[in-house]
Amino acid sequence: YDRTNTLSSRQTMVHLFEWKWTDIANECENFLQNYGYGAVQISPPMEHITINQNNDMPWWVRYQPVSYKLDSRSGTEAELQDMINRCNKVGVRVVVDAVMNHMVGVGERQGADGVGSTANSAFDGTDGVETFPSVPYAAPSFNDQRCHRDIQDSDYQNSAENVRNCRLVGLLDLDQGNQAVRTSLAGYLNKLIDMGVAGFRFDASKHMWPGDLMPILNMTKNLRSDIFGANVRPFAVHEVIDRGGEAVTCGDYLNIGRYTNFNFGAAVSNAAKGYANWQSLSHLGPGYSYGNYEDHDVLNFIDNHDNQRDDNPYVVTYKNGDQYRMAVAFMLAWSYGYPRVMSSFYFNDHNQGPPNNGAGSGFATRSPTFNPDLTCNSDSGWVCEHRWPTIRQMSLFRSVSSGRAAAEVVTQSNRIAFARESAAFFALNGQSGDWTQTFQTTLPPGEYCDQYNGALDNNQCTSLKVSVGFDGKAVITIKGNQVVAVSQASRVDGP
Ligand code: LM2
Ligand code: CA
Repeated sequence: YDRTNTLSSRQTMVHLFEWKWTDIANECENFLQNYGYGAVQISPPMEHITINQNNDMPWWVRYQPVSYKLDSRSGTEAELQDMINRCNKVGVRVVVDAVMNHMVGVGERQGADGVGSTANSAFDGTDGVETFPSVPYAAPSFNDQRCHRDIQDSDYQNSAENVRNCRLVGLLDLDQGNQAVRTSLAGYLNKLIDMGVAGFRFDASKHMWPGDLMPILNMTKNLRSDIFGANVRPFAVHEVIDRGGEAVTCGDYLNIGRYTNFNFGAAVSNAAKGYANWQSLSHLGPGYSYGNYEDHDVLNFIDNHDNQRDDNPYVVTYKNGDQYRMAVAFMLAWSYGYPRVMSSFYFNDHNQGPPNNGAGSGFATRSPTFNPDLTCNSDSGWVCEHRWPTIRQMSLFRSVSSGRAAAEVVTQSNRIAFARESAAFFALNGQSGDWTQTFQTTLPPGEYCDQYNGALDNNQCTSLKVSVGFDGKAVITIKGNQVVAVSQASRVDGP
């Protein structure tokens, strides 16, 4: 389940958090396919609750399932199918955020206090009632027998049982050991597989037993052979937040797909913020600090939709500007794991919903609009980190580096440079003064455009040009707190 199922020339996943299906379809065709993006992680597509909270609808309603009907704030089933078709047609795969741990918060009930559901399915999450007829689930589908309370802070250190069987922030906890529940969940996944998705990001896997997830995954079909070829299993990445010191570990999930490696983003963010030395990241990979397993085990990212909302994020986010740019660039250059780029909307309050047209429209999500330089117009409310010039160029860099080991690693205090064998070269200078040196780039002789502050455009460099000699060497100056990145994708007179 760890194979990414992306095209080999497309290596980066982007999380288009809270985007509408119609907008994602356009994005695959107009942008993602041209910038090396291999897959898009979408927000949960199943039916969810609707609420009005302070004249807004928070983003997190997407994590309170009501049924597996494919009607959500992002659009209808027909729109979802059209998006999957159009993205696959241009070689961009769809990864679905699957919420299998729970249903709505205890006490939520259709019709009570302005609470509704996106496909108008009835449901009653009253404690002990717990009915979701559109699935159907009823009280025995849930874990109340094993644990009838919320997970407490101390459980995280002491009790894997409680972390997996009790309620996560009051959300009604499904019993994935129950055969009927397994059948419903696998049915949901299989429906999406039939529609043409490439795999799943499993929400809250930390709160489900690996011994239950494995049989559910084994109940899934092979992916569509007309899109993926014969006998291809779905991609799976399990959301397991494990930064050490807890009863549940990411190591528990190694045989059932990848896990979300929160330790990677923490390490790179620390360097970007100046709390750690960039030099130390030359060992970032299997065995580097706690929780970094093999290349094929990890999905790496700098920030995600949860930790970017922390009061004091331990990772850098779009709000950190240049530090963020540097962190994401390093992730995409470095040869470890399957990288995922976060794409956000601007927010001040952590509950704030995506850009929308207000209560009168049922808080209908607005579409992004674009500037001539291809970035998103900030007036539309969307950050679109994946369209930032540096990040989109580094996604191209990643694509041509696929399968190439890091080589010719050079480090100095707070500086790191490396090649991706014959494909690319990256140098990061975390000091304030210039760094001038002759580097072995491993690239074929020629001229290459910097992709960090510029690009190859009309066969010319918009910023720095690097000349590589017949010996693969180049003299390069990297200014203080800057990066130079070149690759086969930025070669002047390239193929
Ligand atoms: C996740 N991964 O394991 C998601 O990445 C994360 O975004 C989800 O939490 C969480 N697990 C459950 O799917 C979010 C959000 C919570 C929110 C839940 C459910 O961070 O704040 O909880 O979704 O919508 C909300 C309220 C909370 C309330 C709960 C139940 O914020 O105060 O708890 O609903 O009614 C009483
Ligand atoms: Ca659970």
